[in-house]
Amino acid sequence: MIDFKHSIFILCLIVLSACSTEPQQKTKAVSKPKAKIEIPTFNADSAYFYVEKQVSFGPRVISSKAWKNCAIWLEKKFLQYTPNVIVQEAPTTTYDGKHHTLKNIIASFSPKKNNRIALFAHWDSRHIADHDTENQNNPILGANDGGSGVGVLIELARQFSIKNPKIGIDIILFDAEDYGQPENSKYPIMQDSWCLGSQYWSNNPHKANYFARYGILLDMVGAKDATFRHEYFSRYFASTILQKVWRKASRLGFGNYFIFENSNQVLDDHYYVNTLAGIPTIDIIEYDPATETNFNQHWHTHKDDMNNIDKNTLNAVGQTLLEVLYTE
Ligand code: AHN
Ligand code: ZN
Repeated sequence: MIDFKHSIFILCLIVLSACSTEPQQKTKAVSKPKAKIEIPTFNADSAYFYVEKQVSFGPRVISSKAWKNCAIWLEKKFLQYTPNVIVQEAPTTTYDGKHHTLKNIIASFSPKKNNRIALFAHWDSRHIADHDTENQNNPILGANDGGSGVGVLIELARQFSIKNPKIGIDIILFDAEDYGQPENSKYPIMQDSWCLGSQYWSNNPHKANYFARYGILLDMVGAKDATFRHEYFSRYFASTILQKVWRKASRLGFGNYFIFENSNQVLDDHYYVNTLAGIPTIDIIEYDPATETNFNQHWHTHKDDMNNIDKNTLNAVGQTLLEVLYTE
């Protein structure tokens, strides 16, 4: 005989057993549509080699022989990975009154997709070493300042050619970022003397009605133990992108590089992309709390050569970007 107490007990058992199977069903149901996305592995040796190659041309100062040869190499390099390469040329005048034709070098992946992300770096190097104690009037190699961001982006281009991300991507290498007027300049003060290539592109994108959901600028992303913070303009214009990138980096174990702390404004290419082109864009740029400028210790000196480049830093930035881009 099953009395009332027993029947309650049995009822509880049935309910409990039903409950215990439920979470399994739930996790199955939730995990099914989330097919695991394979994120490619960034090759830091390859990125390092691309930095070395740029530096081997010498200082990439606008109109110089090294600059011309490097532009040819960059265009050819991108053409290995996509047929959609544009070299955007435009007349420009620098603070010293010289006239030049700048070249922005642009590689597009899946150019017909409307869901796009833009990646930026500058490919020129500074014409003077105004923060050095010697040979201040000579141009610098800019392995970190210029070369590192470009090296990472070329490696990403190689990755995109192997496995196409779901979204469209444009890699845009700006010219004449670093021809800014130095503090001790004998010339009359010129407004907006830095970032000439990005100013031009932001006012004249390479395609009519160009649109990107957001942008990521890389600047000085190659030095040993570099740290990156939440730079003011990035925070002001694109705080959700900052959070997205810094969180991905932390989850990958790169929390030593990507620090959740605010830092002061840097007038860099992203400022013009944000204010002129209206694309919310962050700047991943080294912040060194130990220097007076808060830039890399070899910033705008002749020591910004290959000794200033560390593969681990290139890897932290490159792998983080792959994670961001392949989960979009
Ligand atoms: C200024 O010093 C005004 N801007 C820093 C941007 C920069 C120079 N990035 C690399 N070189
Ligand atoms: Zn610079």
